[in-house]
Amino acid sequence: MRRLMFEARAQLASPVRNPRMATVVGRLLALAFLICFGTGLYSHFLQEPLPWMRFPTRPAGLYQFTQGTHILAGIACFPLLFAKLYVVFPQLFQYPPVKSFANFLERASIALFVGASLVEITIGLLNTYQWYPFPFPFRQVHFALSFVIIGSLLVHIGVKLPLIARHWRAAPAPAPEERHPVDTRSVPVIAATPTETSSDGLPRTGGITGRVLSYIDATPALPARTSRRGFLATVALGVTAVVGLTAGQTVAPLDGLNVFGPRKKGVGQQGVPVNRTSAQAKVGTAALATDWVLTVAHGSTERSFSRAELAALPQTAVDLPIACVEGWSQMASWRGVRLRDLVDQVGASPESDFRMISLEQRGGFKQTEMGREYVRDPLTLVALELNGEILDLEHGYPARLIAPGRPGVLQTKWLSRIEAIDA
Ligand SMILES: Nc1nc2c(c(=O)[nH]1)N[C@H]1C(S)=C(S)[C@@H](COP(=O)(O)O)O[C@H]1N2
Ligand SMILES: [Mo]
Repeated sequence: MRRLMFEARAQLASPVRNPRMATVVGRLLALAFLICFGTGLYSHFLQEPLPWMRFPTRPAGLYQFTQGTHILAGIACFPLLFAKLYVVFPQLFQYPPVKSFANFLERASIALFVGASLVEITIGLLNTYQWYPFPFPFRQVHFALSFVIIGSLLVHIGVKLPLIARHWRAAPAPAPEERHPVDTRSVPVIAATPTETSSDGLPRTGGITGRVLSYIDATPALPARTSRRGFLATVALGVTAVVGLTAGQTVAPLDGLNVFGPRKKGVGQQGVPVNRTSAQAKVGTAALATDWVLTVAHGSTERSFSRAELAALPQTAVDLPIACVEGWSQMASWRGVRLRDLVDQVGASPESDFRMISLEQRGGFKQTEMGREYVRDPLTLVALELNGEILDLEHGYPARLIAPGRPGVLQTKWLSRIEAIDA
């Protein structure tokens, strides 16, 4: 068995399969995962804030940036993870399978990390296409797995720290014990030298130690270096391709290169993509009813506004993006009533947080909550117009919310009622 495994590793030996390459690709992968984790937590808490949490409302495109980065870093993980798996693949054929407790921890954490990462980036990618062919809820599982990934990653880095430290910088000639177990192609040339000499120049102990003078490469050095460069170039090309050909769904100047992005800028009613249609939300009839009113409530004080009454109030124009959690975003011009002016009409205090209730009867976003920092922001509108026209039914007619720095899921369409929480 030992022999078989050794031969498998010898067969798989390649100049790119060494600890230095594992470190180079590994730290890029770790960086991508940390970016995903940080931006993911930010998105999570925007949607499910802890009671004491307050968020910056500026820059207005903050969420567009953090979530765009989340999706692009996640997409970059595909080529990076495959590259890393390719580099360390021969390690699968270690014999005995577990050498020590530390080795067991290491291997278990890697198994967990690889499994969780593959599921995480796959369901994340499917979510950007709004395709859910799996029998569990996306958000909860994506969130929970991120902790499994970061945890197992920390264990992995902890166990490998000495190796990572040694290979952080490229070394011209690694010491023999640092060489990859399957990298059998270089043979050290050992010089015999006396360990100690006495004043008369003769060896005192008579012992000798081996000093590595150089390495003889069984394969010429140049092709090895070329294939390492080729490998890195392939990985870089892979990352550039998947990221570059998707980024246009959120980075406007790259719009023309948007091949893989599920959403295209400017495609949709009034030049803005639509995420949930009025038919999906089953709001068509209620939204077009002539007796529609928007009710604003603070405690027992309530006021209802018809669309004409809202349109008669002072109007504000703002440019704000819709920035979807799925990674697409689109800048747009909105016009409507400042939310703070509306809630002030029912005696809201600057400390009041509000609940936004849609005409929608079912669906995860039929109602959302908005912290006071967004309620008071002068850019936050109950929008009646989009890009110079009356808001399309698909974009939330008769009235929808638009606020700076928030995820698209919280930009409630087809508003019906706005009420103070705990008033
Ligand atoms: N009532 C309601 N509002 C909603 C949604 C919804 O499902 N129901 N989807 C949200 C999501 S996920 C996004 S990204 C934005 C998209 O707005 P748009 O369709 O006008 O571009 O609307 C948000 N508002
Ligand atoms: Mo969204």
